[in-house]
Amino acid sequence: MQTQYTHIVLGLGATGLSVVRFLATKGIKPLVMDSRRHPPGADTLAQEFADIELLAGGFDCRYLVQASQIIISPGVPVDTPEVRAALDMGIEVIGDIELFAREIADRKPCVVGITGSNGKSTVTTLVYDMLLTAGKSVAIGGNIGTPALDLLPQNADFFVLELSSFQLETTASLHCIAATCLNISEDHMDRYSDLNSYREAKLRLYPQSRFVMYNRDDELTYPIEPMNQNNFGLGVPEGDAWGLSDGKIFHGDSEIMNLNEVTLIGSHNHANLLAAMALADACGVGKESMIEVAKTFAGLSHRCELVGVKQGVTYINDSKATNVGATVAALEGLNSHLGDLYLIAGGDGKGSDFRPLEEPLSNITQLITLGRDGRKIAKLKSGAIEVTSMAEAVAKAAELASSGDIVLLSPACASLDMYKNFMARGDDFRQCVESLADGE
Ligand code: UMA
Ligand code: ADP
Repeated sequence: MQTQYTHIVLGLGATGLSVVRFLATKGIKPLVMDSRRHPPGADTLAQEFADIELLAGGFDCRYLVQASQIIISPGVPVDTPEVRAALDMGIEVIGDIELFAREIADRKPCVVGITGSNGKSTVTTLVYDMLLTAGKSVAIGGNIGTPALDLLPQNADFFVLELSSFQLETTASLHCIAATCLNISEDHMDRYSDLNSYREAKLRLYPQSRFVMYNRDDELTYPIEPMNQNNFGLGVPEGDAWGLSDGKIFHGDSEIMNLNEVTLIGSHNHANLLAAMALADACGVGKESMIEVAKTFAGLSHRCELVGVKQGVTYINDSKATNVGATVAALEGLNSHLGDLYLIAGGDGKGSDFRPLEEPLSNITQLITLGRDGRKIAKLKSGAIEVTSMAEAVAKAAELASSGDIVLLSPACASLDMYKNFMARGDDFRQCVESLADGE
């Protein structure tokens, strides 16, 4: 006779493992399923929980329809037919963030929630650093790396969580002390029918949050219903909002600091800093701690990161630009640079519309494309060169560029058609750059 399981964990990556660990603390033994034949967490599961059953290579409906709760990983679409069938039968399907939210429901709000199409990891890290500098006990996780449930044992006063649209789709009761949706531009269009349904998933973060910070330069981030809200943006702030005036950061009328003391480069990063300050302020962080972080934080790896100067040519790794909006921001951010700009782009486009790249591409000197959807991008600029590897792309750029120019890797695409992840792609770029001759 088939064993009955009350709890089923769908997906055995980082999230699935964290859910199994969490359920074990409650004395619950779930069944784990993964559609992959060799899920990445299989070895760890066997080591940590020899008695937990794993079904790999597909989702078995017979078990799903008998469960009382299915905990789904963000990489598994809720629209998967087997999951839909369970939902249609009234079985609860939730994500790891919902489990986390329920676990901390009795505490006063202690989560800072950060979503948006771009800038999440940068803002999440900035807020974390500001809270730490202010002497708070704080944990960081979610989409940025450590699954939220794995943070619980840290018993921190604050949890700073980066949240993806996939995670928010299956979350209903997360009460944040402060939350933001930084911006909305096309991403993951292979999982959403249109931009609006992607936006709706992101804005699910707002309604239960004590303070909501929206981006006044991006209407798609505005709350649909009025709530306890404030905003940040690059222009002069009105009322109590956060913004810029005369090259300085302001919170309402109060001057925070001069922009020329900020280490991060590019106007998109100035918006990120404003958002982080607004969120930290809502958690009671004083202006001194914010200023200290703003002066020292130079940005995360693979996000507009300087990886070398060879023969006077500057090489910048923006491999984390996995969607069109991020590449547009990088090109606009470097627009004021005096030399020529060479862009290496392409990869897995995730069903995106590349047309927003057309205008910023008109300002660059040469486009070099690679990867599965490289050709689609190449069509947006005459004279684009198509190559088949990163080594070829870097060699071509080095051959054409001269001293004072910039070569930027900012793919506007995911990396999974050629690499394990965006880090591996950025590392490959860096190695190709390092192997170029130094010259004089
Ligand atoms: N998959 C299957 N079958 C399964 C389960 C997963 O094919 O049964 C595939 C998915 O389609 C996906 C991959 O496996 O391509 C990983 O999915 P997962 O749900 O197992 O991922 P985890 O290892 O649990 O990692 C997830 C986040 N991954 C995704 O949302 C795809 C990680 O974000 C996050 O750091 C981690 O949880 C901890 O919270 C990564 C990511 O790429 C960085 N996120 C997307 C993004 O930022 O654009 C949303
Ligand atoms: P996320 O976690 O949302 O992917 P990251 O901070 O890792 O965000 O940055 C991802 C990419 O987006 C990088 O290429 C970075 O240069 C770009 N980026 C960062 N902040 C912004 C922003 N506010 N608007 C547009 N692009 C941004």
